[in-house]
Amino acid sequence: MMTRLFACPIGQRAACSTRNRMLAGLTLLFLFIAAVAAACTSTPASPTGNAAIGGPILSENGHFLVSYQAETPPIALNALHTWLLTVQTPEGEPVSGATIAVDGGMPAHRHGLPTQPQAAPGDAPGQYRVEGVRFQMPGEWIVTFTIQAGDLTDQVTFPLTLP
Ligand SMILES: [Cu+2]
Repeated sequence: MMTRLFACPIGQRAACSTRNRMLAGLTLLFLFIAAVAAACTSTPASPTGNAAIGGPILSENGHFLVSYQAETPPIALNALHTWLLTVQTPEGEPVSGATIAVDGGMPAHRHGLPTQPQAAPGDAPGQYRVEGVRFQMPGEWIVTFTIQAGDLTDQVTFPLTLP
């Protein structure tokens, strides 16, 4: 199959081998995209229809295991509400005393969050209250937490779909 695809008839060698190089490049690109897609879909974040909870997922550099739940599910559009964020080490030990910055938005619409949610320590070890969360339209949102604890800083992004 591959041999046939990449075989060039005599007389058309130059144009044909250019085409073959492009085909090989496209094949590599496709494999790369497939690998990235597979890596992304294996993240168990925010199952569709249940955006009020997410995670636990590992932060980008693997320093923290993070999950959230909306304090008053389900998430209603245009309603200011609070998220409870749980931050643990990869081994499951609570991470207390972290400084957490909140960012997010709708990448497809190129806009950010309509509010500036603030994270503060919660009641339990490794738990934080993120107050002032609001989403003003349905669709695909992301919320990113930048977590600094001791000399470790790492970021985690939750995708969520609001109906
Ligand atoms: Cu939008």
